[in-house]
Amino acid sequence: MSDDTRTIWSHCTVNCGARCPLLFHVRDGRIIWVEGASAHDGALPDGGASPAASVPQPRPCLRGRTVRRWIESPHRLRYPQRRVGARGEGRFERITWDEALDDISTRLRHTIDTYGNEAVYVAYGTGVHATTGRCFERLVNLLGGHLGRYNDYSTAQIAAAMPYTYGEADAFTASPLIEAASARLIVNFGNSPAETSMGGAGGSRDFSWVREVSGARIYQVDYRLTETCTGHPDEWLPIRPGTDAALVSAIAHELVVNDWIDQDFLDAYTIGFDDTTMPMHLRGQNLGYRDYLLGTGYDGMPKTPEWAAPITQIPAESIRRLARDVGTIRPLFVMQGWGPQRHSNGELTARAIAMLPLLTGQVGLPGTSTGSHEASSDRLIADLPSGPNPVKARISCFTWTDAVSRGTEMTAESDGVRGVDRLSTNIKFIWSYAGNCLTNQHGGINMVHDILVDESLCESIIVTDTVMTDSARYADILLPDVMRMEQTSMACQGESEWYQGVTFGQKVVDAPGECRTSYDVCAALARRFGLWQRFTRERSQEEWIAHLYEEARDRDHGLPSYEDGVAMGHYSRALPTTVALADFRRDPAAHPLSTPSGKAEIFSESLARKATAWKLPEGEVMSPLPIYDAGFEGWDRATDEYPLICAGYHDKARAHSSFGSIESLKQACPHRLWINPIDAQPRGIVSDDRVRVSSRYGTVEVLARVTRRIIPGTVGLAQGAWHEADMVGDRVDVGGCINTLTSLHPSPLAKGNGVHTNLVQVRLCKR
Ligand SMILES: Nc1nc2c(c(=O)[nH]1)N[C@H]1C(S)=C(S)[C@@H](COP(=O)(O)OP(=O)(O)OC[C@H]3O[C@@H](n4cnc5c(=O)[nH]c(N)nc54)[C@H](O)[C@@H]3O)O[C@H]1N2
Ligand SMILES: Nc1nc2c(c(=O)[nH]1)N[C@H]1C(S)=C(S)[C@@H](COP(=O)(O)OP(=O)(O)OC[C@H]3O[C@@H](n4cnc5c(=O)[nH]c(N)nc54)[C@H](O)[C@@H]3O)O[C@H]1N2
Ligand code: SF4
Ligand SMILES: [Mo]
Repeated sequence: MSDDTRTIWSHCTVNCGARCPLLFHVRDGRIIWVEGASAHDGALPDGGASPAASVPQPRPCLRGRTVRRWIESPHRLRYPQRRVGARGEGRFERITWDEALDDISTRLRHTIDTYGNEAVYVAYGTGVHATTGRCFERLVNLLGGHLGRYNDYSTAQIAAAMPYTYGEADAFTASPLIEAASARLIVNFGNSPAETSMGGAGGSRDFSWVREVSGARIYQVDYRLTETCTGHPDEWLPIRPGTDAALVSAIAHELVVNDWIDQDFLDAYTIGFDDTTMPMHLRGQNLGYRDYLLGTGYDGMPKTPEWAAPITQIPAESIRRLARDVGTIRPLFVMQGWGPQRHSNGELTARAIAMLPLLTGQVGLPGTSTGSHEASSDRLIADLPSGPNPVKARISCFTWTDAVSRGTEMTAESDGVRGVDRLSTNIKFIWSYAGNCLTNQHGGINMVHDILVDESLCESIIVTDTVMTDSARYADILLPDVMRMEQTSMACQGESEWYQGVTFGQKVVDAPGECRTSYDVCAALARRFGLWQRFTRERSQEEWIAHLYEEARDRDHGLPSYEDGVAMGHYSRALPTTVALADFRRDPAAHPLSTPSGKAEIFSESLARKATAWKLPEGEVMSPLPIYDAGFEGWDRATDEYPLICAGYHDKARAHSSFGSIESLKQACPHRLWINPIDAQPRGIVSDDRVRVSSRYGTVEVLARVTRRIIPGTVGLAQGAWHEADMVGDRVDVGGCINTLTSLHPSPLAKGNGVHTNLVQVRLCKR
């Protein structure tokens, strides 16, 4: 390597969860190549405390290593642009920054003056995870605030459901993956760290390590044979998507009839398994979980393996075998990914999976977890503060299209509006930063298109991105961002391996054209509103980063000085493993859960009350018990027209739509519809045929991958492919974006996206 090559640390910023540090080799102002942390152990001080994660080595995956192709992409946005022609057509003209900022501030002022601050919405967008990743909220809060949002597209159903079991404060409580190393049995529902936690900083490393050292028996319950269980295919228990709660019910039935439940634990730590722990006024009515299982409950149906087999497509003998293991092998570590809950019945599924550790008393002990998603570690550095939002109203993020088209009809009880009983205005102004959630990542793209092109509804859409995305096509003003490698940028570890880290990213190369950082853009807008001083506190972005770091260091004396950190590039420390709810287990009176009863609530009275009070459309189910229901548009609604399930998943080629245009990644991991030979054969489909997938909502064209790695009756399509359709023509999406097929119908309790639930037909395109 020649001497004039410099190495500079920055980080991968996308939302795959890992946030790997990247080491850039730069010569003559150009990136020569990109590597990760492992080659530079000197830069990685060993925290040393954990038996598992001795030296964290957050190594980038194939995507992060291709980021140069994104930075240097000919598709980079270089100048501010203004829409010409109809909204959504994707035609723009170049304008100056002054014109763009004047236009935006006029629109913002007009929106606030005419409709009030509740008409301003900051769209969901996860493309930038960094200390100064979200600046607009800070600005608009100084201007009187904006319509808030709760939920995310990742965890809506589990986040809404788990508080009813474990309490608000413990909703996400779980042990880290490495704790599973002490387990003898691991049951993993819809969770594929090898795909969703790739890279050295992702949990895939922890999971591989667990598999190597624990010697535990592992069951992977998934509709696909994922990368996480390839090589160990005996671990795979194929299941029809959306039916995990039926599997759990049947396992639970076997635990009860074989006396494998931990009755002492249930009596002391839980509510509602049977009458002895039911709230007094609800006893004697067969409302408990035991009655539900044995067929003495509300539906009179015993949840035997024979009952569950045709629902789950898992043979009764396999369910019995799994139930015996769950009932007899200790310690038992149960976890779930977020795939099972991203369905129309996801709230029920999420709570149901948590029943296995509860019934067996495998909670709060070494080698156990809570049945929730594995834990992620706390971040060391706080983000740029947004300040308080004076607007109280909040919507579930998945319902923003409703808030655009019929916001003033939305109430707490019909649409899950929070903070107010009813919205006072529709959304009139959308700010979308580092997100592709207007269309590509949202759902029901064809319906969203119709809502967005109607300028009488949402009057202003501002999009900031680095490349021309499908969402960006709907912008009125389109702003080009500086990528994180083109500016000073700090990031902490993500939902990663069990460790903590900070990357002190420095500017690697210059941004092209007139790209401008979001911090500078928002500061310039603040100046137009006379708020520059309050917005910036007279700090540059670099000064904010150093300031936020120093604040963290005041709390945490183990952190290196800022200067040392910058010299190191990346600081990380291993964490010792922990056991979720260990205190509760040891002394439930001294450490009660944050549920109304202080115990784990198998039957939730507050959920029962909500189920009665809320107005639910036909076919939506909310239940105080973690029962099985197929959900709306579930598999039991399949018709001759739409006979197959089309479930989604997150795949290796992209982080959502990010990296979706990188040619080498497309070649390495081609975007293909997984289809079982049993479904492919009668349709005359072989691998690499082009097929049409149609739902009630739209049609995509994509290549087929005929494989036994998917359960029959279900096809699988990775989310995040770039939508590519003639929206004034046939609207057939030849990019194969699954959200062309999905609906806008939110789930009952969370009002979240149930986008993994779809019914479709698949046909061969003419050869
Ligand atoms: N059908 C279906 N839909 C889904 C999902 C699913 O499983 N199925 N998953 C959902 C989930 S879990 C999530 S989190 C969402 C994610 O949805 P999004 O948050 O929209 O994620 P991305 O598609 O990665 O979009 C991130 C955007 O940020 C841009 N970006 C990257 N770096 C920068 C930068 O430095 N500056 C700026 N300004 N922009 C940048 C990228 O170009 C990209 O357009 O998708 C959801 N949508
Ligand atoms: N490579 C990559 N990694 C990512 C992302 C990405 O886009 N690409 N996105 C990141 C983000 S923001 C998030 S939120 C997470 C998402 O993480 P998850 O939500 O956990 O990911 P999914 O792939 O949607 O689902 C996990 C597994 O569940 C399976 N599955 C789907 N439905 C069901 C079901 O009903 N039952 C069962 N048993 N299994 C089911 C899928 O086949 C998949 O293997 O991933 C993160 N990591
Ligand atoms: S694992 Fe995630 S953060 Fe790490 S390089 Fe890959 S895409 Fe980037
Ligand atoms: Mo997500």
